[in-house]
Amino acid sequence: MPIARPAASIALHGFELRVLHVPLVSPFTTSFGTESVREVIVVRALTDGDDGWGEIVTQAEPLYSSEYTQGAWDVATRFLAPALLSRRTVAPEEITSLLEPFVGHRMAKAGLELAVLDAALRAEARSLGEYFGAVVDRVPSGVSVGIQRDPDALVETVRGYLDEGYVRIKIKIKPGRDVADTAAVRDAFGGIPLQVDANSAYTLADIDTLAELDRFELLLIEQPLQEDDIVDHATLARHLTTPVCLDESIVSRKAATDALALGSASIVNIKAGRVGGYLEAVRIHDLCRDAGVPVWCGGMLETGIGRAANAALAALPGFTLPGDVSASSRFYHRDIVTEPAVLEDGHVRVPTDPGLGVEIDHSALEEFTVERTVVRA
Ligand code: NPG
Repeated sequence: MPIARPAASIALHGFELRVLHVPLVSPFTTSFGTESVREVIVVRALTDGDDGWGEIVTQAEPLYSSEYTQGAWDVATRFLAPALLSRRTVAPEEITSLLEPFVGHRMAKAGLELAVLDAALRAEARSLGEYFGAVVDRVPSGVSVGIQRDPDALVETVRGYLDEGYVRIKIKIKPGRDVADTAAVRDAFGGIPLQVDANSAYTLADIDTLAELDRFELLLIEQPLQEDDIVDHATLARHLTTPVCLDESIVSRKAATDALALGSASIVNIKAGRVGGYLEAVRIHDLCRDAGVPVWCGGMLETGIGRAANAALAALPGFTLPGDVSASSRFYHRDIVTEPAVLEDGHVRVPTDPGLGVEIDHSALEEFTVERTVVRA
């Protein structure tokens, strides 16, 4: 279902970029490290009309992917923003091809695209959900639970999220913190919708350990092997009854096509940042829907900007599994939008106001800004 009605071009005057340090409510631990502050880049597209907002979801260090904040800042300010500003007007649908000459740097591209998309849709008084083709007005909310001190602590943390109403639990695993952690959650909570995420922490040598997880009847195992282990993932998938889902490996529609052709995954996590933008994310959704492959919306600890966009994306019909689209309070005491996403009966609302459908809390934005620049046309 491609975008039914493209957005019109807008005149861009510049881009403001800010690095923010937003404190997390509690440290978030994955197989690659622990974060207590979310470092993120907020992008503001300066236009004749309403400005547009986007977010570059890189982390401070290149541990999840090769991208990281200062690298994204450099490429966005020196190459990507100037390329877009060299045009008198830009339409959101042109951005992928305008930025294509610059290899990689997908999260940086996605942040700029979202800012332009927001501005263009605000100018037309259309919401992002309507533009994408949303078919629901709220999306089921899953929560991603970091690695805890021990399995008992994990059970208590999961209990808190279930009490809040989250409809699906994802736990992070790594070698040595996999079977016992998963068993503890299964034993405590029975048949809840449960999945695990390894963030590339295993190799094919771990196949027996990973096969032990089959008895827990998980929804899926996410990214057990390295980003470029497409063939090994296919081998692993043949040995497991747990469905293999890819995250880090799916960097584009092309990568998704190849992974499905090889049998490397039977479920796909879609993150706009990882694939270079929301429009590429919609293209991957369309591909998977046509192939009958379920998708779900991943998260990158987004602020209220990316969180609103993720809710709109997750409202497309192929998103048949609950995503990591949780309430803002899962990560933040204070968000940078005036009405942060809340959990209502296990769901998050798809915003309906123009563009992203959220407004920036400028005092919060100032409070968290540690670096700021403006790139002008
Ligand atoms: O709900 O936003 C969220 C977090 C979901 O676990 C989550 N994200 O590997 O999917 C991941 C992980 C992540 C977060 C990866 C930040 C990289 C950076």
